[in-house]
Amino acid sequence: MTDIVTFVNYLGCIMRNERSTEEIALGIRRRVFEHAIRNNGGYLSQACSAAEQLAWLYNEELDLGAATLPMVPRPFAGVPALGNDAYHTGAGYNGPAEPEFDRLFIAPAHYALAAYATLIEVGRMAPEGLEMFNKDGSSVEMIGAEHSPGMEVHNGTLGIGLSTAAGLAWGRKRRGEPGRTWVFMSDGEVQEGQTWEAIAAAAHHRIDNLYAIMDVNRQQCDGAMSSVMDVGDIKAKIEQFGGVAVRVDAHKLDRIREAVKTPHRGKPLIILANSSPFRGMPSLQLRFPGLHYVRFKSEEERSRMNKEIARSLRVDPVAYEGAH
Ligand SMILES: Cc1ncc(C[n+]2csc(CCOP(=O)(O)OP(=O)(O)O)c2C)c(N)n1
Ligand SMILES: [Mg+2]
Repeated sequence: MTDIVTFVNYLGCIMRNERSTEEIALGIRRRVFEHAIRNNGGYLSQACSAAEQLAWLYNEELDLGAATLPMVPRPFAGVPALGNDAYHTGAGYNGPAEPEFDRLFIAPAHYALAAYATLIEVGRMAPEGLEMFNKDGSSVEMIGAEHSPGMEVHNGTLGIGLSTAAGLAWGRKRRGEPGRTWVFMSDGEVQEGQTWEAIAAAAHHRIDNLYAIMDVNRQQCDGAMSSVMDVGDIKAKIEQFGGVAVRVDAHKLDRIREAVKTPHRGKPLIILANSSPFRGMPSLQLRFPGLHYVRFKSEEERSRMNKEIARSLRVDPVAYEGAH
């Protein structure tokens, strides 16, 4: 069994860069759309805004090594405790924690659905993994936890991801490890003070093996960022706190590819990916800025969105129970 798992994971590893990042991004949107229609709702808009960022990280930028956990995720194995030998985090889906490899933290845990779809698209998790989503006893949590595929810490408490990664990056730098530490984060996290403390600390300690890409979709759970608590010019603020920030169009991969080359000696690099939370699914625009969690208000809306979004994504409408 272990041999089969290793072999399948090896295949997963060599899939990196075999499909274009654009194709993978489309695949992420299609999977998350299908899931949201079947379940009458979900974290759908995060796939619209972040698909290119996640696809780019896994398919191009990160050097991760083959996954070390089975393609079909194991059930939840309990919390870390003395005697619980079955306990493991979900980080193995991002490859082994070896000095030469990069590490990735998915900071906003509600992006889990988009992150799982990415793992499937890049061959690190089987599609069956998504069928276990949010089921009792499953490790494939709706709000990604430390045991969920691709996750290493819980991160449901927004704003802790960058600090966690900064600490790890600092340790790795002191040990002389060549691998980088990356964070995928959301703009809602800049409303948390801890994000700013992390940047200041990283600058003070010259933690320049720390990288982040932030999905700046201008929304959070209660609506538009500007109406909940305006955060002003994120780039200027990051620079004031000692980091290096580059703004890009989140849906133009070449801009992201260029941005990561920005010199940032002695400072963390944060790519601000300006995105649209209805990219690829224009019908969702009607509901902006109430797109944080999309639950269809009626069968009529669900059915209409199913047809309209399917057309935008060039797939057939999802056949779900009770569809008409
Ligand atoms: C420390 C903390 N405070 C508040 C929350 C509640 N919360 C859950 S999601 C969210 C909005 C986050 O914004 P963002 O990630 O930008 O949302 P999106 O763009 O996906 O709508 C908030 C405040 C939380 N999870 N953690
Ligand atoms: Mg946001």
